[in-house]
Amino acid sequence: MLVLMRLIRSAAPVLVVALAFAAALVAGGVAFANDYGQPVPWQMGFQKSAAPTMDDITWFHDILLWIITIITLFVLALLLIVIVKFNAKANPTPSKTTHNTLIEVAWTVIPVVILVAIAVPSFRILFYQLNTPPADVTIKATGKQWYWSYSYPDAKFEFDSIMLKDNERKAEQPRLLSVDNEMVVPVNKVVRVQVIGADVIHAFAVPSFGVKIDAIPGRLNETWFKATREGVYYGQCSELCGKDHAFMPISVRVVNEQAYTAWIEDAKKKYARDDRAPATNFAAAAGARSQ
Ligand SMILES: [Cu+2]
Repeated sequence: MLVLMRLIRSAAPVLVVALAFAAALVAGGVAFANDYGQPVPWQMGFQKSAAPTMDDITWFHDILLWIITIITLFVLALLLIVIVKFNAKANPTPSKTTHNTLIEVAWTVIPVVILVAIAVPSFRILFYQLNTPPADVTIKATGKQWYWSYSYPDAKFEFDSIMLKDNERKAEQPRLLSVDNEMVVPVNKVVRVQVIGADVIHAFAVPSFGVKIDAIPGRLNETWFKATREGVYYGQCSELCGKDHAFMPISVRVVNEQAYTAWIEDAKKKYARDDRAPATNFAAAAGARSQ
């Protein structure tokens, strides 16, 4: 009993700090509750979902957290029982039991049942992510050192998307995430993203859409998302790709159908390819030379 009292007394300051920390997290969560598409100070957990895939991922993560917590607490309780009830002082003559068939079957079968129960939704979500439904819009994202290029093959244009420097940014544009030319997509439409690397391996990732796929030179990868909410959603290259890996953000603007059609018409003019233009990078120069 004395030991327990001493333990509680020594743990009190830790408890106070933990409570203050939890309060700060809750306050932070409330203050930034309306932010979508980007990380927020004091964020716990994932960025808010804006696509069905991410809804599934968030649900699966949350349910796994519950399962893990219950198992951990159960094992902790068993350990505490052993420490308290079966230490040398409390239990001087230990039992000689070595086997118990029922308990051995139980501790084999129950974990198997738990794992199978986890595997079922896990595979369902995996197949959902990997099967691209019939797409309304196709965009090809090319990872380059160190920026992304987006090509809209149906509208026949392509453009580069370069990170904005601090002196180029407007106040509301987040630092290290905003770009000069955003990828624009319509809301509630299936967007197929074909992803490739032009030089080294990059990775195309937008957390709010539950999308992350490698951009590999010589291999066309494919993923998809359906944004269910208008707004700007940010992601970053997620494969170490060189010195400016941290400075090639992905910025996706989700707009309504009319705004999207208008943007496509504008973009066709703005990004019209002029094959006579001087090459601006090595890849383009090499391409021009081989023609
Ligand atoms: Cu990269």
